[in-house]
Amino acid sequence: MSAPTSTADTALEDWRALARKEVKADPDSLTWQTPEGIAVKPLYTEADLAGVGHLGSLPGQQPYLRGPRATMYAGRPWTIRQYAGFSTAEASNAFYRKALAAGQKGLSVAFDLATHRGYDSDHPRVEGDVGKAGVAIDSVEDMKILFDAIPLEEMSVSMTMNGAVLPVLAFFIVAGEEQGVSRAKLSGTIQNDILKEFITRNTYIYPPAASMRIVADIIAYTAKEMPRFNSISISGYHMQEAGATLVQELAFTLADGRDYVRAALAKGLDVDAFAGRLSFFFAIGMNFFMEVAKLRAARLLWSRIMTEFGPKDPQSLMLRTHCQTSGVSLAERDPYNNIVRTAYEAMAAALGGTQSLHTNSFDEAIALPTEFSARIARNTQLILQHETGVTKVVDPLAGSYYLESLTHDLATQAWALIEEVEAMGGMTAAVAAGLPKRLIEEAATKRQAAVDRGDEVVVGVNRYQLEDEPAIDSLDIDNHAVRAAQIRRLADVRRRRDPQAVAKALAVLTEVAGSGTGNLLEAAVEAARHRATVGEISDALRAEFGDHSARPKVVADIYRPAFGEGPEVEILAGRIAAFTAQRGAKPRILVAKLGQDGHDRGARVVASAFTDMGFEVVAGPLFQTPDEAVDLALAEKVDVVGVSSLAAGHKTLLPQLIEKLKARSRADIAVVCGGVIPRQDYDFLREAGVSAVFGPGTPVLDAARTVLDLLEGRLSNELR
Ligand code: MLC
Ligand code: 5AD
Repeated sequence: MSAPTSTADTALEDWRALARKEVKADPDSLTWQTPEGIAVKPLYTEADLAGVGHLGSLPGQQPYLRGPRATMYAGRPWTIRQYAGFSTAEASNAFYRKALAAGQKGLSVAFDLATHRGYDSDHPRVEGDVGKAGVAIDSVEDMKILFDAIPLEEMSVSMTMNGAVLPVLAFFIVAGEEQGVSRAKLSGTIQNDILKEFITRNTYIYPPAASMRIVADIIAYTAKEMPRFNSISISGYHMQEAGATLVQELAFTLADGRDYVRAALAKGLDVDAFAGRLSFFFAIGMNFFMEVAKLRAARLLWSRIMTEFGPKDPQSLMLRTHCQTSGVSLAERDPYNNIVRTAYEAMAAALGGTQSLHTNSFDEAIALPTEFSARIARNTQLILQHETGVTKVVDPLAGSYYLESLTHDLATQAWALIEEVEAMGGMTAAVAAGLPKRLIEEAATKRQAAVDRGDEVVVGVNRYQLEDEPAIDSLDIDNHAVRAAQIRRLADVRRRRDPQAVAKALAVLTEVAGSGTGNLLEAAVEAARHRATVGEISDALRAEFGDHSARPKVVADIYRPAFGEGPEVEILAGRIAAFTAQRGAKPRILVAKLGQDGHDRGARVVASAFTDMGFEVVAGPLFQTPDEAVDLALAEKVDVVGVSSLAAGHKTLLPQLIEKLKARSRADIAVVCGGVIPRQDYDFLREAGVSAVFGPGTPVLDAARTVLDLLEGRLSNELR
């Protein structure tokens, strides 16, 4: 090592000596390798700022690292915008009004999965989904009820919609019109981010090229007609939820943004006509300082990307973002811990300078929020804004050696990944090549192994567990009732409208889709005015664009190497090998996703880990009906069907699956399920014939062991 050259260096050497004495090891052994591959040292000093180029910047000025506004929360706090929606439009409207009276500032609509995927509530494919994970919206009539007595010229409304984005945005525009608010006055955001749907969230409908046209048409329409409306919410949230590292989340999100800009420019738009209304959306997980750094790095890199397009309006360089605290960081076990987790995450979002925030409810891993859990989640933000003083100073962590150094490291690593994507021809090409999906699945599987091993501590889950846990109250939606109500209203809408006008508007829509000229949103608005439904509008586009379908590949050799050697793995793998030898074939499992539930992190990780342990895994496609899953199970001759359910369809879809197996005399095929399943439902599922239920947080090895136990029981019966 070279000789110390300054007093600072000498002092640092002294610190190293002290540190060595304290820990009886080299202080470098305290360095933490984050999942991003960033080395976090135990001490940061001024010396760490040497290579950091961004230090002198100010908020409200390029490159906006310290915030898009000069005064940030000192001038106006972030928007408390809780994502919510369930059951019918009436029920959700009542929920919104109460939330607004209790201090919420902006609205954010969660739609049910039937709506997301462009099906009317009476469609046979969506029997288990109507009103479950969000509110059911079939037509303008539902949208009007959703915003009844909520003045749309004052309230900004975010709508999380990507697949059926055209009918839903069209319904919103027409609901505004009929409330007396012209579209020019509507404020809010439409998610409209299809690339990340292909990567992780999976509520796509049409193939990629057609989907990108839809995005661009919406940007073009809103740029011209809706100056207060954010045309897109470019989202990394779902990538982190799916297991992405923060570098992946950052890089892929900004790279998505770059592709959207290109798609809009290709429509002939001027960059300044739309860039100021692009918005972003990130997740905030438990890696506190890294999350603060991520938001700062995001603003830095976006201004760099946008500079390439030569905008004249500084607004075009600004990254404005919504954030949501992390769902995957929350646990079903000891659920009140989730309140604490969410509060820390919310603080990180605030210190990172978000414009708008959703804080999750503590019952997240079990069901949709109840009024009680939603109140605590909202109050978490109100307390932060009113009691902690965090809003008084702009970017208060600026100048911290650690944070500035992290901001720089994250930006550098994310930029390298952005360049890698660029070298592939941009994000649309990278998505088609499967790069982001594969990298994210690998990261997710590694993280699962770390949690299963206990290397990554989750309090109450893999350490400090409670012996007995009382079940907490959770929201249960009677989707048979919601569906019946929606079907009645649909019939009513169809009876009152002018069928010829509807047919004509839908034909125009199909034509605009086919010809490649004209604006799809404009045509959808016309159809919406005539009371065409979400399913009809989506079908009019399907007629031209077709449906997108994807059959997932399983990533192998990630879980087991990440888990490492150990008796737990060896014993289980040995048992599976013995089973295989005795029967002459590997145990075969179909990992199935039923209904419109596209959340597949769990299914993907299970498929990958089970493969590594010695199972033959058939990864079922998304969106199967119980009938289709049974067909696949029989064709693939599986021993067991494992259903992953995250969108509350389990009480409808699992009993159907089991009945269909029985009907085909294959009750010998065991059915197990896992995912977001409240304990209150375990008995119901067992009575319906489910052999084992794996609640949230079940270590994958435990699940594998149970499945094997089941099969061994069957195998020895057969041999007797
Ligand atoms: C802000 N303003 C200020 C100011 N700060 N004015 C003066 N001084 C200050 N310090 C102004 C802004 O310019 C703006 O006006 C207005 O106040 C509102 O501020 P904002 O910062 O734009 O906030 P907001 O309206 O809340 O918009 C935030 C956003 C937007 C840009 C990020 O896109 C948004 O709300 N996104 C939410 C997305 C969301 O909720 N998604 C949920 C996903 S859930 P003006 O006139 O300039 O507009 C999900 C889960 C799932 O996806 O998978 O299902
Ligand atoms: N209401 C409230 N929050 C919801 N989330 C999803 N659907 C709803 C809903 N209907 C939240 C959860 C989930 C994330 C994707 O969004 O926190 O993890």
